Amino acid sequence: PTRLIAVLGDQLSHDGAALRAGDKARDVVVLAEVREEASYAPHHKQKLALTFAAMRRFADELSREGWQVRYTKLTDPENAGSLVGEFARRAGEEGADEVLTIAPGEWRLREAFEAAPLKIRQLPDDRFFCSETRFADWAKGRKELRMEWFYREMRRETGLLMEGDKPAGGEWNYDKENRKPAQADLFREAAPTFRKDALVQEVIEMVEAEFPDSFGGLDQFNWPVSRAQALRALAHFIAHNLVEFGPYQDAMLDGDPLLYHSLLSSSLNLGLLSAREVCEAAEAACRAGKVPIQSAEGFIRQILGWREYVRGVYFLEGPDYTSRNALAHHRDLPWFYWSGETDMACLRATVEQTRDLAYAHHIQRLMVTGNFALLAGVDPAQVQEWYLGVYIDAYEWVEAPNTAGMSQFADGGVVASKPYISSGVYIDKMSDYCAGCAYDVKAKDGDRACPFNSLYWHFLDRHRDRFEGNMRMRMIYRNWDRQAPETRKAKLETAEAILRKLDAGARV
Ligand code: FAD
Ligand code: DLZ
Ligand code: SF4
Repeated sequence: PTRLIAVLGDQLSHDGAALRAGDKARDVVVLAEVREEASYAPHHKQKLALTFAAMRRFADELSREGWQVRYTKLTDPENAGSLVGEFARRAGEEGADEVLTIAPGEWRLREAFEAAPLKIRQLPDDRFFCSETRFADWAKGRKELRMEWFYREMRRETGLLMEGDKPAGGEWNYDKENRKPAQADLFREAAPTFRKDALVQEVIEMVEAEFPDSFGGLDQFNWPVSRAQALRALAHFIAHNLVEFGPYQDAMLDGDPLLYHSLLSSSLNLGLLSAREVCEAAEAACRAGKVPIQSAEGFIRQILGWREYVRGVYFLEGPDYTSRNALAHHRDLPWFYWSGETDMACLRATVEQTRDLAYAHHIQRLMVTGNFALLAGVDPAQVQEWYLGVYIDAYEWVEAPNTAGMSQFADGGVVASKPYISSGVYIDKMSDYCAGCAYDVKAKDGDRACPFNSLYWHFLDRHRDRFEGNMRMRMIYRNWDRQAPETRKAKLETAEAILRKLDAGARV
């Protein structure tokens, strides 16, 4: 009998496990744009447009390869509205008795597929270097999980940037040579632009019509929607930006939202590019002497290390991971995360570029929006909802461990050994935001003091019981204790005043 091969919106890989297991002669491929997927998170308009455009393009490619494809558009009158509903409808039409698919990157859908009234076989997603079982084996018996150890094992296992059993260049990690603040560079190569053909144009119009109130603008939509475009983005990054990626990966510049970042996360997460080919391209450029080892290693670590590691953690920890709240934070997410209406220049710039581009790079996500939410004690579920919605690359398997774990410490230290917090000093060092800010980054208390400065101590003070025993935080508490009582009091009062303003919905 016929089987359905279901391809979800982030499974657009020609060599995905379900297509590999399929048979062009008897199986039918199903892709469906459905309301349920469009609304489980407050998706940015560009993310909706990218998903639908890439799905449509992929369906065309499969047809050309000789597959029987049944494609449901969002506005088709017979659309059942959910993935399971669409599978059931198509199974009825085709007389199919089984659905083959790649296991989704989210517990929500895995559970829905298991509970479905028809047989849905979920094949392991082998587009990653490290399978879920491999990760579980690695994690077994370890008191704590640390990315660096996992990463070294992955380097050995893949041979990427290895010379025999030694890391290329002698070091596993070159971060100490990185972390430079950036200067505006008028000669930096602009990002490649992708033509909006009729298909993309039509999807953009549909998103504007169907989701007029969703967050974000579509004017600057410029994401690869096909493998061919994604390959062009990869080639552009390797040729122009990888060279400086390492040194400037933590830098932030007002007026330069992209810097030397690759902008490849959406293509990777949709399946348009494989993690292996991206890492191999970076390695080849390094071996050819075109890029220095600290850039190639820093870049490969993000993909071979962090990306694989967070996915491993997400599936290891189980469906309750996203509801953890180790620090018992319950404040509502400030409205300016959506509106950008804040006097804090760093937050305003990050939110505005997020609105316009559906993109912010890692340090903006971690040390600006993430840092502020953590210091202010925002409910991590609301923080996760925001990150899952607003970024072009957001899927729960990668978003949740980064947000709940790395950024909000809501998992109590599974992903991060200590909270990623900083005062304004760090932002001032790594960016040029403070020069144009209404607040004074040098002031520690009072109305004009940078809010990060007082909230930082407020966070440490209110979570003292949990963190003062942490070896890596002892010096910080010693510093706090050495400050005069009046100084500490002034900082805590300043922080309290900011928190009161947040709670009252007043402008901060
Ligand atoms: P580059 O800086 O060029 O990095 C290269 C690649 O490395 C990325 O494309 C990405 O695939 C990978 N990578 C880098 N850092 C990470 C990381 N921490 N975890 C996983 N992969 C990584 N990334 C997502 O793909 N989806 C998300 O939903 C997401 N949410 C995040 C939420 C928070 C709070 C934080 C702090 C980080 C989040 N990240 C997420 C990780 C990271 O910020 C993005 O992958 C990166 O900014 C994407 O831009 P880029 O492609 O230009 O990355
Ligand atoms: C993100 C997304 C959106 C917006 N829409 C669809 C859709 O209509 N149909 C579909 O198959 N997939 C969509 N996706 C991607 C899924 O949400 C994604 O597969 C799951 O979150 C698992 O990672
Ligand atoms: Fe951000 Fe503080 Fe600098 Fe203003 S002064 S840009 S709030 S770090």
